[in-house]
Amino acid sequence: MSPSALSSADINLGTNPNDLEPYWMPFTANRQFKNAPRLLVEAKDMHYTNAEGRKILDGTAGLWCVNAGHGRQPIIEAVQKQVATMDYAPGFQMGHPMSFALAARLATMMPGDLDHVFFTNSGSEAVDTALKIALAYHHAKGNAARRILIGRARGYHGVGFGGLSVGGMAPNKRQFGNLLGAVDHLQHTHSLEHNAFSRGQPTWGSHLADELETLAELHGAHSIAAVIVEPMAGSTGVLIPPIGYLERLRKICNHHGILLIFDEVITGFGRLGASFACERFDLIPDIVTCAKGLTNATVPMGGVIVRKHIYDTLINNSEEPIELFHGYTYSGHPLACAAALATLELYHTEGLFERAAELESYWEEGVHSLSEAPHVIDVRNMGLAAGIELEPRPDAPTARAFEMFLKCYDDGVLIRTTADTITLSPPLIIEHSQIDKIFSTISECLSKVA
Ligand code: PXG
Repeated sequence: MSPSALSSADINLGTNPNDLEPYWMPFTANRQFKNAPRLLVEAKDMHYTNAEGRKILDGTAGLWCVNAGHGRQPIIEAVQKQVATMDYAPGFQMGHPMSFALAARLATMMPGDLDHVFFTNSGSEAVDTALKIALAYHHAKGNAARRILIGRARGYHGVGFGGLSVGGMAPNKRQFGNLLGAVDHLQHTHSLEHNAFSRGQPTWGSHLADELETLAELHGAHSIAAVIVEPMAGSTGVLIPPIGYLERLRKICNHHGILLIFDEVITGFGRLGASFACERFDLIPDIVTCAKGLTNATVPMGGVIVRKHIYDTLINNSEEPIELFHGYTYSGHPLACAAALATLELYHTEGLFERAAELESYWEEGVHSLSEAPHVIDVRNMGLAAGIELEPRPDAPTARAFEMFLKCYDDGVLIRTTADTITLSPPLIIEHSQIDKIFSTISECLSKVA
């Protein structure tokens, strides 16, 4: 370590962020950040406190994950108690009661017979696990030729090789040539021409699901294992599914025996005013991935929830004692399970999913109050999520949105940006006055950026 390395006192105070070099930051402009760092040191309810002691209103629930707000006492206590009782238990050929209890609890939150759960440590692992389960399911049924995986343009499914391959965000793939081969993509559903300034679900675009028929014809329906989509695409800028689109995908998948995977890493746990998007849309996918809000982001955890027939097929048709050769050292980690059980209880006792549903119209008014603001070319919303798309500067795409991010941060509001879209996803405990503050701050900052 260099002599200028931080002492623990410095870190606690957050006053001397000198030696930032060794840490390789994820999805971050490292050089830029280390020249002008933004360090958060505390969080409670709707606010962060930064290293300079300023309060920042959290308009993004961290990274779409702190759905019950920060520093919630029941979750803190559950994790503290668990770490003192049993820090870790092996999950292979051994168990501990809480992972079973958590799976059972999650199953009760899911529609239909989505009733078996495999635990992972992140959304990326959940996605790769879901894709592997889909392939293993067809293999177990004697249909190993079904191996093509279909994603969608502008989809984000994490950063594992599986999720990257089915994902549709070009910059995420560019540096990593060797992706899965048997993959194809549907086109995305975003259209400024047809759907700009829609409130909730846009009316145009359900026919885009029919492209799955085209791909089934092209590859042969019997060679396609699964289709994976985010019911509402989050990271790519909040793309709301057109009315009827997801229903059409479900129908085509049924027709061809293709598994439908909803990646609900963002839409799970109340973001759309229901437990999961599949509940809101009244659809039953074959497999659902989740992460983020599962533990209110206190301890990393993801999950894959599958329908009964998938679990039964894999378990009953296996010739091996171990039915699925897959798992992680930390699958069902006791601390994560304790955090998740306390989190789900908190969502329930505080009625936070219902609260999100109740806030949706107030939120929608706030989002659409920006429709006439400078640079805005689209605003879109659903549940407690919103995308505000800005006109890119011709010579510098993404720069205007990033400037907005910096300005809002200086003015005490945390937003996210992806390319030239501002994305918002506050904790579900947000108050009206805080919704007002987010939109008035964005409005003021929009009038200041060139
Ligand atoms: N699927 C979806 C739909 C996601 O949104 C992942 C998988 C991967 O999860 P992990 O836990 O491996 O990161 C995600 C993650 C953003 C942002 O600002 C979004 C995510 C992560 C970080 C930032 O939009 N989504």
